Amino acid sequence: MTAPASAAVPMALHGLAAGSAGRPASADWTIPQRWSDYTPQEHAVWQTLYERQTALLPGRACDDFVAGMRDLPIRPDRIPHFAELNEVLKPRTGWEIVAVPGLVPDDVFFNHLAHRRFPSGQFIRQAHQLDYLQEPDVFHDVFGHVPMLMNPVMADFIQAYGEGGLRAQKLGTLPLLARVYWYTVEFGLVQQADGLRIYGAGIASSRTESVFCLDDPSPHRVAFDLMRVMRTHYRIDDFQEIYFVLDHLDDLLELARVDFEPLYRQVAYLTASQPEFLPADLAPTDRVLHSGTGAYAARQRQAQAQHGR
Ligand code: HBI
Ligand code: FE
Repeated sequence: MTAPASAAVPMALHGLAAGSAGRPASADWTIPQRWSDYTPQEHAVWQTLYERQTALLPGRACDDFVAGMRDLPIRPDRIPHFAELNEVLKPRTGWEIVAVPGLVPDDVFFNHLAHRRFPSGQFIRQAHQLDYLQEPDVFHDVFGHVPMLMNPVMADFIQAYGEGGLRAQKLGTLPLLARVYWYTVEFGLVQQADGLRIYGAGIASSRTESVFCLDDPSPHRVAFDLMRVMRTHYRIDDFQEIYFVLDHLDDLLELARVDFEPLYRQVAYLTASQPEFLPADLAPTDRVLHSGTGAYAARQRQAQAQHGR
């Protein structure tokens, strides 16, 4: 989610990434959270992550994120107990958190979302992975996603994404839908009366990207446009080179009701004659809020060339 760290210490893998060892006995991939098994070191990692994000997010996270965080029993000093979160979350929006080992297969993931169950990684990253890990852990999933699940609009949108994901799998169009999720739920920005704000969980749970996405001149910031987003590649290995900005969080309400089938056909039609957009591209139709310099991505490319990669 942020700049790659060196891999001097071997990574522990979880869920899908761990192969057959990561697959639990249950068909839906859920496991008990086993909260009392977390070690003091694991709670300490949570505290470090919690404290530095909490210091950064005022004036950066959107009001709905801040309100969700305020109302949830999420404490600085310990990994949250899912049962306690659910006591607040479930009456609010009908969502509940379930524990999973890590990444789960797409169909399993969508099935949970379609039933308003949010799968959260049970594990927490190790102390040497504070800034970067590829798998969703309990900090990303709970700190990043759960505050926004307290918001009724986001609650409906993510359920609709789960239902849409199951349909898109059958249609073979999942990569197009996944871009919508990526550029909203994970890396979305929203225009607030007092300025640009974060609502995406991938940003809100990242110390470095929560600053970069708002303050750095490098990335583009462009008004959200559904067709445009579906035609845009994204990066999973570094900061985004483009962020899409909602005028209002309530725009997700409309997005939750969209019939994607005709849009998939439209995207396929366009892609037959025009290439899709790379993250660094601006489109002629874009409502550009900030035209990025691209300086960060250029520096990264240069550094990688020097390291012979
Ligand atoms: N599993 N636990 C978990 N969390 C995710 O965010 C996730 C997943 N499996 C599949 C997946 N995301 C994505 O590939 C889909 O959103 C497309
Ligand atoms: Fe996520």
